[in-house]
Amino acid sequence: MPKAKKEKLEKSRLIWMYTQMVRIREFEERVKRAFIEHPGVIRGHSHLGDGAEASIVGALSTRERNDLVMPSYRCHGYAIVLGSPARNVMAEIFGRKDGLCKGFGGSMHLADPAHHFPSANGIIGAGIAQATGAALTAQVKHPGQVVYCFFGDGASKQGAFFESLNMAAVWKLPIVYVLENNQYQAYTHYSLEDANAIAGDPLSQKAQAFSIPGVTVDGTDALKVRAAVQKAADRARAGKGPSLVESKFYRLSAHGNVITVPPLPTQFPEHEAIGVYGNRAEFEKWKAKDPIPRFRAHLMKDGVLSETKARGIENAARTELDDAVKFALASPLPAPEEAVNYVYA
Ligand SMILES: Cc1ncc(C[n+]2csc(CCOP(=O)(O)OP(=O)(O)O)c2C)c(N)n1
Ligand SMILES: [Mg+2]
Repeated sequence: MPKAKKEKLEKSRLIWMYTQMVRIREFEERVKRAFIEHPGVIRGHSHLGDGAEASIVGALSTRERNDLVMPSYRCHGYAIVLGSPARNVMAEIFGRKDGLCKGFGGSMHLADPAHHFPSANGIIGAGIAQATGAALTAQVKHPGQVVYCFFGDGASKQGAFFESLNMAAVWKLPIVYVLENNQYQAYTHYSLEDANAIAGDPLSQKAQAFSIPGVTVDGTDALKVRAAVQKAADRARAGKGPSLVESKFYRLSAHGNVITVPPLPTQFPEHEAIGVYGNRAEFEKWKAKDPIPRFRAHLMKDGVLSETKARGIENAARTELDDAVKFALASPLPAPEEAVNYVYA
Protein backbone atom coordinates (compact mmCIF):
# COMPACT_ATOMS: atom_id res chain seq x y z
CA MET A 1 0.00 0.00 0.00
CA PRO A 2 1.39 3.49 -0.84
CA LYS A 3 2.67 5.34 2.24
CA ALA A 4 0.24 8.28 1.96
CA LYS A 5 -2.78 5.97 1.70
CA LYS A 6 -1.59 3.90 4.64
CA GLU A 7 -1.10 7.02 6.77
CA LYS A 8 -4.57 8.27 5.89
CA LEU A 9 -6.07 4.93 6.83
CA GLU A 10 -4.17 4.97 10.09
CA LYS A 11 -5.43 8.48 10.85
CA SER A 12 -9.05 7.64 10.15
CA ARG A 13 -8.77 4.53 12.34
CA LEU A 14 -7.39 6.58 15.23
CA ILE A 15 -10.18 9.11 14.89
CA TRP A 16 -12.69 6.26 14.77
CA MET A 17 -11.19 4.91 17.99
CA TYR A 18 -11.43 8.26 19.77
CA THR A 19 -15.02 8.69 18.56
CA GLN A 20 -16.06 5.29 19.92
CA MET A 21 -14.40 5.91 23.26
CA VAL A 22 -16.26 9.19 23.65
CA ARG A 23 -19.55 7.57 22.60
CA ILE A 24 -19.17 4.88 25.27
CA ARG A 25 -18.44 7.44 27.99
CA GLU A 26 -21.38 9.63 26.99
CA PHE A 27 -23.65 6.60 26.82
CA GLU A 28 -22.69 5.41 30.29
CA GLU A 29 -23.01 8.90 31.75
CA ARG A 30 -26.60 8.99 30.56
CA VAL A 31 -27.41 5.57 32.01
CA LYS A 32 -25.96 6.70 35.34
CA ARG A 33 -27.95 9.94 35.19
CA ALA A 34 -31.17 8.11 34.33
CA PHE A 35 -31.12 6.50 37.78
CA ILE A 36 -31.22 9.98 39.30
CA GLU A 37 -33.27 11.94 36.76
CA HIS A 38 -35.79 9.22 35.95
CA PRO A 39 -35.88 6.94 39.01
CA GLY A 40 -37.58 3.63 38.38
CA VAL A 41 -37.19 3.82 34.62
CA ILE A 42 -34.35 1.33 34.62
CA ARG A 43 -35.33 -1.80 36.49
CA GLY A 44 -32.74 -4.12 37.94
CA HIS A 45 -29.01 -3.74 37.73
CA SER A 46 -27.01 -1.80 35.22
CA HIS A 47 -23.21 -2.09 35.10
CA LEU A 48 -21.19 0.62 33.44
CA GLY A 49 -18.00 0.52 31.41
CA ASP A 50 -16.52 3.93 32.19
CA GLY A 51 -12.81 3.44 32.59
CA ALA A 52 -12.90 0.52 30.15
CA GLU A 53 -13.16 2.59 26.95
CA ALA A 54 -9.54 2.16 25.82
CA SER A 55 -9.70 -1.54 26.50
CA ILE A 56 -12.98 -2.09 24.65
CA VAL A 57 -12.12 0.04 21.64
CA GLY A 58 -8.46 -0.99 21.44
CA ALA A 59 -9.57 -4.61 21.27
CA LEU A 60 -12.50 -4.10 18.91
CA SER A 61 -10.42 -1.98 16.53
CA THR A 62 -8.64 -5.20 15.46
CA ARG A 63 -11.87 -7.01 14.55
CA GLU A 64 -12.50 -8.17 11.01
CA ARG A 65 -15.88 -8.15 9.39
CA ASN A 66 -17.28 -11.53 10.42
CA ASP A 67 -15.63 -11.88 13.80
CA LEU A 68 -17.93 -12.46 16.78
CA VAL A 69 -17.85 -10.55 20.05
CA MET A 70 -19.05 -11.94 23.39
CA PRO A 71 -18.77 -9.46 26.26
CA SER A 72 -19.73 -9.99 29.88
CA TYR A 73 -22.82 -8.29 31.34
CA ARG A 74 -20.91 -4.98 31.38
CA CYS A 75 -21.79 -4.76 27.73
CA HIS A 76 -23.36 -1.45 26.61
CA GLY A 77 -20.21 -0.11 24.98
CA TYR A 78 -19.61 -3.19 22.87
CA ALA A 79 -23.07 -2.99 21.35
CA ILE A 80 -22.77 0.61 20.23
CA VAL A 81 -19.24 0.15 18.89
CA LEU A 82 -20.33 -2.91 16.91
CA GLY A 83 -23.08 -0.90 15.24
CA SER A 84 -26.25 -1.40 17.25
CA PRO A 85 -28.04 1.98 17.19
CA ALA A 86 -27.46 3.74 20.53
CA ARG A 87 -31.16 4.65 20.80
CA ASN A 88 -32.20 0.97 20.60
CA VAL A 89 -29.54 -0.02 23.12
CA MET A 90 -30.74 2.71 25.48
CA ALA A 91 -34.38 1.65 24.94
CA GLU A 92 -33.40 -1.92 25.83
CA ILE A 93 -31.83 -0.79 29.09
CA PHE A 94 -35.06 1.13 29.78
CA GLY A 95 -37.00 -2.11 29.09
CA ARG A 96 -38.89 -0.60 26.16
CA LYS A 97 -40.56 -2.06 23.09
CA ASP A 98 -38.08 -0.43 20.73
CA GLY A 99 -35.15 -1.93 22.59
CA LEU A 100 -32.55 -4.04 20.89
CA CYS A 101 -34.25 -7.16 22.31
CA LYS A 102 -37.76 -5.67 22.39
CA GLY A 103 -37.27 -4.81 26.06
CA PHE A 104 -36.88 -8.41 27.19
CA GLY A 105 -33.14 -8.49 27.77
CA GLY A 106 -32.27 -5.37 29.70
CA SER A 107 -28.83 -4.06 30.49
CA MET A 108 -27.15 -7.40 31.19
CA HIS A 109 -28.58 -9.38 28.31
CA LEU A 110 -28.03 -7.29 25.25
CA ALA A 111 -27.76 -9.23 22.01
CA ASP A 112 -27.53 -8.22 18.38
CA PRO A 113 -26.58 -11.14 16.15
CA ALA A 114 -26.92 -8.92 13.05
CA HIS A 115 -23.96 -6.97 14.41
CA HIS A 116 -21.92 -10.04 15.35
CA PHE A 117 -22.87 -9.85 19.01
CA PRO A 118 -24.62 -13.16 19.86
CA SER A 119 -25.31 -12.29 23.50
CA ALA A 120 -24.08 -10.97 26.81
CA ASN A 121 -24.49 -12.95 30.01
CA GLY A 122 -25.35 -12.16 33.63
CA ILE A 123 -23.80 -15.38 34.95
CA ILE A 124 -20.16 -14.74 35.76
CA GLY A 125 -17.96 -16.87 33.52
CA ALA A 126 -20.78 -18.47 31.53
CA GLY A 127 -19.98 -16.34 28.50
CA ILE A 128 -16.47 -17.82 28.42
CA ALA A 129 -17.91 -21.28 27.76
CA GLN A 130 -20.39 -19.93 25.21
CA ALA A 131 -17.71 -18.01 23.35
CA THR A 132 -15.51 -21.11 23.30
CA GLY A 133 -18.40 -23.05 21.77
CA ALA A 134 -18.81 -20.30 19.17
CA ALA A 135 -15.10 -20.61 18.39
CA LEU A 136 -15.54 -24.33 17.77
CA THR A 137 -18.36 -23.51 15.34
CA ALA A 138 -16.10 -20.94 13.70
CA GLN A 139 -13.32 -23.49 13.31
CA VAL A 140 -15.65 -26.09 11.79
CA LYS A 141 -17.96 -23.90 9.71
CA HIS A 142 -16.46 -20.45 9.21
CA PRO A 143 -12.72 -20.60 8.58
CA GLY A 144 -11.10 -17.22 9.16
CA GLN A 145 -13.63 -16.14 11.77
CA VAL A 146 -12.28 -15.22 15.19
CA VAL A 147 -14.25 -14.96 18.45
CA TYR A 148 -13.44 -12.20 20.92
CA CYS A 149 -14.34 -13.20 24.46
CA PHE A 150 -14.37 -10.56 27.23
CA PHE A 151 -14.74 -11.30 30.93
CA GLY A 152 -13.71 -9.92 34.32
CA ASP A 153 -10.95 -10.64 36.79
CA GLY A 154 -13.58 -12.29 38.98
CA ALA A 155 -14.73 -14.51 36.12
CA SER A 156 -11.18 -15.80 35.73
CA LYS A 157 -11.69 -17.70 39.00
CA GLN A 158 -14.64 -19.66 37.65
CA GLY A 159 -14.46 -23.29 36.60
CA ALA A 160 -15.80 -22.32 33.18
CA PHE A 161 -12.63 -20.28 32.59
CA PHE A 162 -10.29 -23.24 33.19
CA GLU A 163 -12.38 -25.77 31.28
CA SER A 164 -12.84 -23.45 28.33
CA LEU A 165 -9.20 -22.45 28.02
CA ASN A 166 -8.15 -26.08 28.26
CA MET A 167 -10.46 -27.07 25.44
CA ALA A 168 -9.60 -24.07 23.29
CA ALA A 169 -5.88 -24.78 23.68
CA VAL A 170 -6.25 -28.49 22.94
CA TRP A 171 -8.35 -27.85 19.84
CA LYS A 172 -6.46 -24.69 18.80
CA LEU A 173 -9.70 -22.76 18.61
CA PRO A 174 -9.77 -19.30 16.96
CA ILE A 175 -10.50 -17.25 20.06
CA VAL A 176 -8.99 -14.29 21.87
CA TYR A 177 -9.66 -14.20 25.61
CA VAL A 178 -9.57 -10.66 26.95
CA LEU A 179 -9.46 -10.63 30.74
CA GLU A 180 -10.71 -7.19 31.77
CA ASN A 181 -8.97 -6.62 35.06
CA ASN A 182 -10.84 -3.58 36.36
CA GLN A 183 -9.43 -4.47 39.80
CA TYR A 184 -12.77 -5.21 41.42
CA GLN A 185 -15.09 -8.18 41.64
CA ALA A 186 -18.21 -6.34 42.68
CA TYR A 187 -16.95 -4.97 46.04
CA THR A 188 -13.79 -7.02 46.45
CA HIS A 189 -10.38 -5.86 45.28
CA TYR A 190 -8.64 -8.38 43.06
CA SER A 191 -5.26 -8.36 44.77
CA LEU A 192 -4.16 -11.15 46.99
CA GLU A 193 -2.77 -8.81 49.65
CA ASP A 194 -5.92 -6.72 49.96
CA ALA A 195 -8.69 -9.22 49.90
CA ASN A 196 -7.35 -12.73 49.69
CA ALA A 197 -9.75 -13.21 46.83
CA ILE A 198 -7.72 -14.32 43.83
CA ALA A 199 -4.47 -16.19 43.41
CA GLY A 200 -1.82 -15.20 40.93
CA ASP A 201 -0.71 -11.76 39.79
CA PRO A 202 -0.42 -10.91 36.97
CA LEU A 203 -3.54 -12.81 36.07
CA SER A 204 -2.25 -13.39 32.54
CA GLN A 205 0.11 -16.04 33.91
CA LYS A 206 -2.89 -18.38 34.04
CA ALA A 207 -2.19 -18.87 30.32
CA GLN A 208 0.91 -20.85 31.18
CA ALA A 209 -1.22 -23.68 32.50
CA PHE A 210 -2.47 -24.19 28.95
CA SER A 211 0.79 -23.44 27.10
CA ILE A 212 -0.80 -20.51 25.31
CA PRO A 213 0.49 -16.92 25.12
CA GLY A 214 -0.53 -14.73 28.03
CA VAL A 215 0.25 -11.05 28.33
CA THR A 216 -0.72 -8.15 30.60
CA VAL A 217 -1.23 -4.71 29.03
CA ASP A 218 -2.05 -1.23 30.26
CA GLY A 219 -5.78 -1.20 29.61
CA THR A 220 -5.94 2.59 29.87
CA ASP A 221 -3.87 2.85 26.68
CA ALA A 222 -5.97 2.08 23.62
CA LEU A 223 -2.95 1.54 21.36
CA LYS A 224 -1.26 -0.90 23.73
CA VAL A 225 -4.46 -2.94 23.98
CA ARG A 226 -4.83 -2.81 20.22
CA ALA A 227 -1.28 -4.11 19.65
CA ALA A 228 -1.66 -7.02 22.08
CA VAL A 229 -5.09 -8.03 20.82
CA GLN A 230 -3.98 -7.74 17.19
CA LYS A 231 -1.21 -10.24 17.84
CA ALA A 232 -3.64 -12.60 19.53
CA ALA A 233 -6.23 -12.26 16.75
CA ASP A 234 -3.60 -12.85 14.04
CA ARG A 235 -2.52 -15.98 15.85
CA ALA A 236 -6.10 -17.22 16.15
CA ARG A 237 -6.82 -16.47 12.50
CA ALA A 238 -3.72 -18.36 11.43
CA GLY A 239 -5.05 -21.50 13.13
CA LYS A 240 -2.54 -21.39 15.97
CA GLY A 241 -5.14 -21.24 18.74
CA PRO A 242 -6.12 -19.02 21.65
CA SER A 243 -4.28 -16.37 23.64
CA LEU A 244 -5.03 -14.61 26.89
CA VAL A 245 -4.70 -10.83 27.07
CA GLU A 246 -5.09 -9.29 30.52
CA SER A 247 -6.08 -5.66 30.11
CA LYS A 248 -5.62 -3.81 33.37
CA PHE A 249 -7.57 -0.62 34.03
CA TYR A 250 -9.84 0.78 36.72
CA ARG A 251 -13.59 0.78 37.15
CA LEU A 252 -14.41 4.47 37.41
CA SER A 253 -18.00 3.93 38.59
CA ALA A 254 -19.62 1.86 41.28
CA HIS A 255 -20.03 -1.86 40.55
CA GLY A 256 -23.52 -1.31 39.30
CA ASN A 257 -26.47 1.00 39.52
CA VAL A 258 -29.59 -0.41 41.01
CA ILE A 259 -32.88 0.92 42.23
CA THR A 260 -34.16 -1.05 45.17
CA VAL A 261 -37.47 -0.64 46.92
CA PRO A 262 -37.09 0.25 49.73
CA PRO A 263 -33.62 1.72 49.13
CA LEU A 264 -30.74 -0.05 50.82
CA PRO A 265 -28.95 1.96 53.50
CA THR A 266 -25.77 3.50 52.16
CA GLN A 267 -23.15 1.33 53.72
CA PHE A 268 -20.15 3.17 52.36
CA PRO A 269 -21.01 6.89 52.08
CA GLU A 270 -17.50 7.90 51.04
CA HIS A 271 -17.47 5.35 48.25
CA GLU A 272 -20.99 6.05 47.13
CA ALA A 273 -20.09 9.72 46.88
CA ILE A 274 -17.30 9.10 44.42
CA GLY A 275 -19.10 6.27 42.73
CA VAL A 276 -16.61 3.53 43.46
CA TYR A 277 -15.91 1.11 46.24
CA GLY A 278 -12.20 1.79 46.65
CA ASN A 279 -10.70 4.63 48.64
CA ARG A 280 -10.43 8.15 47.30
CA ALA A 281 -6.64 8.10 46.89
CA GLU A 282 -6.88 4.98 44.77
CA PHE A 283 -9.65 6.51 42.71
CA GLU A 284 -7.73 9.76 42.14
CA LYS A 285 -4.62 7.85 41.11
CA TRP A 286 -6.48 5.97 38.40
CA LYS A 287 -8.69 8.89 37.39
CA ALA A 288 -5.47 10.67 36.46
CA LYS A 289 -4.98 7.88 33.92
CA ASP A 290 -8.50 8.29 32.51
CA PRO A 291 -8.18 6.71 29.06
CA ILE A 292 -10.15 9.37 27.20
CA PRO A 293 -8.21 12.57 27.97
CA ARG A 294 -5.02 10.55 27.59
CA PHE A 295 -5.88 9.35 24.11
CA ARG A 296 -7.15 12.81 23.16
CA ALA A 297 -3.85 14.40 24.23
CA HIS A 298 -1.88 11.72 22.40
CA LEU A 299 -3.77 12.26 19.15
CA MET A 300 -3.42 16.03 19.42
CA LYS A 301 0.31 15.78 20.05
CA ASP A 302 0.65 13.60 16.95
CA GLY A 303 -1.38 16.03 14.87
CA VAL A 304 -4.15 13.49 14.25
CA LEU A 305 -6.76 15.53 16.08
CA SER A 306 -7.25 19.30 16.33
CA GLU A 307 -9.15 20.98 19.18
CA THR A 308 -11.97 21.80 16.74
CA LYS A 309 -12.16 18.25 15.45
CA ALA A 310 -12.11 16.79 18.98
CA ARG A 311 -14.93 19.12 20.09
CA GLY A 312 -16.91 18.19 17.00
CA ILE A 313 -16.65 14.49 17.90
CA GLU A 314 -17.61 15.17 21.52
CA ASN A 315 -20.59 17.34 20.58
CA ALA A 316 -21.83 14.82 18.04
CA ALA A 317 -21.68 12.08 20.69
CA ARG A 318 -23.64 14.24 23.14
CA THR A 319 -26.32 14.96 20.55
CA GLU A 320 -26.54 11.28 19.60
CA LEU A 321 -26.87 10.15 23.19
CA ASP A 322 -29.33 12.87 24.24
CA ASP A 323 -31.46 11.69 21.36
CA ALA A 324 -31.07 8.08 22.52
CA VAL A 325 -32.47 8.94 25.95
CA LYS A 326 -35.41 10.88 24.45
CA PHE A 327 -36.14 7.98 22.12
CA ALA A 328 -35.98 5.43 24.93
CA LEU A 329 -38.27 7.47 27.19
CA ALA A 330 -40.81 7.88 24.40
CA SER A 331 -40.88 4.18 23.55
CA PRO A 332 -43.73 2.19 25.19
CA LEU A 333 -43.24 -0.73 27.54
CA PRO A 334 -43.91 -4.12 25.93
CA ALA A 335 -47.51 -5.30 26.34
CA PRO A 336 -48.01 -7.76 29.24
CA GLU A 337 -49.36 -10.43 26.87
CA GLU A 338 -46.01 -10.42 25.09
CA ALA A 339 -44.33 -11.83 28.20
CA VAL A 340 -44.65 -15.40 27.01
CA ASN A 341 -43.31 -14.67 23.55
CA TYR A 342 -39.77 -15.85 22.88
CA VAL A 343 -39.98 -18.47 25.61
CA TYR A 344 -38.81 -21.73 24.15
CA ALA A 345 -38.79 -24.10 27.12
C1 LIG B 1 -22.05 -17.41 38.74
C2 LIG B 1 -22.24 -16.08 39.41
N1 LIG B 1 -21.83 -15.89 40.68
C3 LIG B 1 -21.99 -14.72 41.29
C4 LIG B 1 -22.61 -13.66 40.64
C5 LIG B 1 -22.77 -12.32 41.34
N2 LIG B 1 -21.84 -11.34 40.81
C6 LIG B 1 -22.27 -10.34 40.00
S1 LIG B 1 -21.02 -9.38 39.49
C7 LIG B 1 -19.88 -10.24 40.34
C8 LIG B 1 -18.41 -9.86 40.28
C9 LIG B 1 -17.79 -10.09 38.94
O1 LIG B 1 -16.50 -9.55 38.89
P1 LIG B 1 -15.68 -9.52 37.55
O2 LIG B 1 -15.72 -10.85 36.88
O3 LIG B 1 -14.34 -8.98 37.87
O4 LIG B 1 -16.49 -8.52 36.60
P2 LIG B 1 -16.70 -6.94 36.69
O5 LIG B 1 -18.01 -6.72 37.38
O6 LIG B 1 -15.58 -6.37 37.45
O7 LIG B 1 -16.74 -6.47 35.28
C10 LIG B 1 -20.48 -11.28 41.03
C11 LIG B 1 -19.74 -12.23 41.88
C12 LIG B 1 -23.05 -13.90 39.31
N3 LIG B 1 -23.64 -12.95 38.58
N4 LIG B 1 -22.83 -15.10 38.71
MG1 LIG C 1 -13.63 -7.00 37.77
